[in-house]
Amino acid sequence: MDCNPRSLLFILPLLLSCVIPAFPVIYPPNEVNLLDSKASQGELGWISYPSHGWEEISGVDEHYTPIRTFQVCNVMEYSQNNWLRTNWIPRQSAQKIYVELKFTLRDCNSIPLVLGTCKETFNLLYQDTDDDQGSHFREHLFTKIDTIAADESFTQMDLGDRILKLNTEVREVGPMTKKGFYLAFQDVGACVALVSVRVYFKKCPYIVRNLASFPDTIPMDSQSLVEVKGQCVNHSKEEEPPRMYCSTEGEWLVPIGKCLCNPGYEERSNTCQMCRAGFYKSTLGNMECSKCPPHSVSHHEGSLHCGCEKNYFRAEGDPASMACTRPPSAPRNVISSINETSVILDWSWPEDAGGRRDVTFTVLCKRCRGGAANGSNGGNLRCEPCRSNVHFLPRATGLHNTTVTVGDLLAHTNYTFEIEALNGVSSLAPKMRQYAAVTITTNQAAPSPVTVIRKEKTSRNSVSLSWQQPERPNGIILDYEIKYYEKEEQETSYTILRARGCNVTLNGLKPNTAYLLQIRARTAAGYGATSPSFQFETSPDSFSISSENSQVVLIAISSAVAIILLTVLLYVLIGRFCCHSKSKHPDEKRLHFGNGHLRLPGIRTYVDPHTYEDPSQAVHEFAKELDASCIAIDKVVGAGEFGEVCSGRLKLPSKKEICVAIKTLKGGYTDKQRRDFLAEASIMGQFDHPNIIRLEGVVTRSKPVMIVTEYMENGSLDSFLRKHDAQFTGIQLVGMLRGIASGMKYLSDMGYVHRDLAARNILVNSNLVCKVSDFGLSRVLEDDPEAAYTTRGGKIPIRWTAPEAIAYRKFTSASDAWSYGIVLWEVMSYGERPYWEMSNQDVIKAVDEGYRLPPPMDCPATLYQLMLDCWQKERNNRPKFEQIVSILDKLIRNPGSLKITANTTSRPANLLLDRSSSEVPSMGTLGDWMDGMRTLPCKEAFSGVSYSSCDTLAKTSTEDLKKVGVTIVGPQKKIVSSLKALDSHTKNGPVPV
Ligand code: ACK
Repeated sequence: MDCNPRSLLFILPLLLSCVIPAFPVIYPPNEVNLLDSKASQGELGWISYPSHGWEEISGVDEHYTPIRTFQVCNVMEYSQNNWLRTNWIPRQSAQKIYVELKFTLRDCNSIPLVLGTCKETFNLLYQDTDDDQGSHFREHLFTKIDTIAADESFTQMDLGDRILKLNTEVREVGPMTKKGFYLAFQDVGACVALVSVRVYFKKCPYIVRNLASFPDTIPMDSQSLVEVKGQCVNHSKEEEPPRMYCSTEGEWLVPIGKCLCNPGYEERSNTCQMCRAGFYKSTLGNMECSKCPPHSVSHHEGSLHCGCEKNYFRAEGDPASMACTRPPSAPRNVISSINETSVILDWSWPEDAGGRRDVTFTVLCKRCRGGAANGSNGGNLRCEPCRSNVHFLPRATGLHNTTVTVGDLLAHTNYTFEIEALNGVSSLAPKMRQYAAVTITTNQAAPSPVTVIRKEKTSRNSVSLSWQQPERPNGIILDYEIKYYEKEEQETSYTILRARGCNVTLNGLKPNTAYLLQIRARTAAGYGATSPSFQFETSPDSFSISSENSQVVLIAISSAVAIILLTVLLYVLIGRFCCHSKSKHPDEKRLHFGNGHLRLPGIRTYVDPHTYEDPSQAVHEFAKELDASCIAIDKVVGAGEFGEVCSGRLKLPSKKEICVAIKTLKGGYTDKQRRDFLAEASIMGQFDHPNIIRLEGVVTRSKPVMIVTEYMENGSLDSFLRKHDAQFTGIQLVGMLRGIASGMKYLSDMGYVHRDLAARNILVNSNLVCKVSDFGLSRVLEDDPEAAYTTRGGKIPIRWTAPEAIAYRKFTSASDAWSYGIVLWEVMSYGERPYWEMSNQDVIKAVDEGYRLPPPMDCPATLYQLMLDCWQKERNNRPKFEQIVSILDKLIRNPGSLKITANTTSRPANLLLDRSSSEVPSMGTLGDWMDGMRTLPCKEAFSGVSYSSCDTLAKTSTEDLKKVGVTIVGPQKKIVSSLKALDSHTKNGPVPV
């Protein structure tokens, strides 16, 4: 055994490679070394006192890198006091320093014969000085830091096994106040090898946090934190001043505030970098740069926004993130519906809104002269802006809806309306703006109502009245219609007179009776609105006029006698004259109203051509004879009862060529057939209204005999609607219905009863204007394939005809109103056949029992109500056409009201409704529903099917319905959908049958 303790340590350098890392050690970034013994390549040059105490030993590690160690092992001798002092270590700015010691220590127990003298600790001390004192060493100037003991000491056996038990101890020293210091290691009799000494202090290292840089910061010695202000990195700005705290442990704590990258820059690895080409960033912030929105580009780095591609724009206020947009394309499908001097314009949304949602419409009105109008775009029109009093409803600019009503236009004037769709960028691209134009010609405006009526004279049986001409006559007033009735009788019986001037005397009145009177003026455009009711009373029996002045009474009586005598004389004379003349002038005819009252002589009321003995006289009175050479027939478009219907062109001298429809009378006709054929022209020729088919003339002097009318591009309404199922807006449908009602109002004002009003007898032009056609008397019905013989003889289109007209041929304007209700139903159901395939007999029976057609799918409630009103059994309760026009006008002015639909989902859409019950029958039970089935063609069919719950019914398919005899497709579909609706209505449980 080797008893020299010093030799126990010799082995140490050989083992160092085991304990000292082979590669340079990387210290934590927040530790700054002031001394590292391992880093020293040469002698450390520390002072050892006394000189035989601590001994510097050189060794190499496994890389042959030299390292320096100190060791002492004077364990055999008493009173050891061996000092080892480092060189002077400048403190730099450290306040608190750390000393890390790595050492090995021999276990005293493992050394024989050293008991009592051997120690297992050594002391660590320091001296704070401002300068290097060289080799001058004084023990008492050192302050002890700590006694260092080994956690693990090694024994002889460890050495044999080459196990080295290296201890690491770290001690803090501070606050240091002088410029530098020495460290010293005092050995008092231990066997220790100091393998390495590292002296360091801690700092908070440079860092970039929240885009702010924080410099290296030396912590305070005390517990307090150092507050450090950050500096925003390049291309960024402070959002809130950035700050952090440096802890004594050299850690950054509590970041506050931050910096944000400038516009055009984005955050990338703690820096603000320019946006790449094709990207942009318009705001301050740490979001990424965004890709250029559609139709925009950025060619350079660091773009704040992307520029628009050619022909694309950005409106003021458009965010940079929004795509560049362009003006919208022109509105489409402009439809004009002319009513006297106003026009409803309706159009479709532009195909391309330019990529924006802020599309509005502007309507520009121009008054045009020259060229053609009425739907065509006219040739050489010279246009000027419309007068400022033309008014637009709701307005001319900034329209959000696709319809506008233009009123107060001049009568018989050409106007062009330019409808432009605008959006937020239209003003930036004036050259790209597009508009749709429509040119129209207004009709004559009806006169405004008479507002001032005066009573001039009153007697027992008569009254003289005068009035002021309407404020706006809108043409030459042809005459006034004076309607009066006893106040108590409430219009159930009334009398109508016509007067050319502004006064009238009403005779034959009851004494001491109150009367109500209304006046309306008539021009070529038709009647104006009626005046408000004016009340007057006749004198009592005992009363005579102007009792104060008997002279006046006398004059009055003698004048009256004279007038009576004169009247009698005239009457006799006229009576004689009339007896001699079989043909009567229309103005001289007396016409019956529907309610049996006499229509007194008037101007241009409808005249029945059959009252003419010679029908050709009637036709030439009302229709222009055309020269056949002016007519070119293009093609056959249909077949009428008397011959083919063709389309062609009419070119009259010094007039523009126009498209016409030509009805021909086929060869081999009888006299009666010719008469009946031309009767239609005689009737049509009396009418002049935008919603009545216009007669251009007749050809009677050569063959074939022809009736030439205006050409209606879209043909008859029923087939037109079927062709365009569900393609129109509510307002367009109401516009068509309004036209038909307006035409019918004109006919009823003329005293003409149509008798065969049905969608198939309405024609539609290219502007969607509907015109009533197919005029005649008994012939009309002969001609109509829908007409059926009734029990009383005569053919009647049962489904369209009012019950009283079917039952006892009571055809009136009120029965026309019934038919109008059916047309309304046909329009709203896009040409569906009324009552589907029910037989005529079933229809008559069902209607008689009070059942009515149900609302068509999606039918606005107001329109369905109007239908029901037209189908009132009591004909006097049906609306007059004037009222129908006004109801539809209101709907057009307030299109929102069309959105409320008559609810069809809560009941079967194919069933007739019982008018005597509530408006909308409830569908509470399956039994109710089955009751409702009774007027269907399949009414008995269901009795053969067993059904126990809604569930089974809801699963009914069209195939099932076919099996039970419902073979018609319309009802099939509707029954199936109704059963489904019923199912959802009652799906909370089985329904009693
Ligand atoms: O539905 P449509 O094409 O329109 O078929 C019928 C056919 O003739 C037999 O009446 C068409 N028709 C009748 N009058 C005119 C007209 N004035 N303009 C265009 N088509 C017409 C109708």
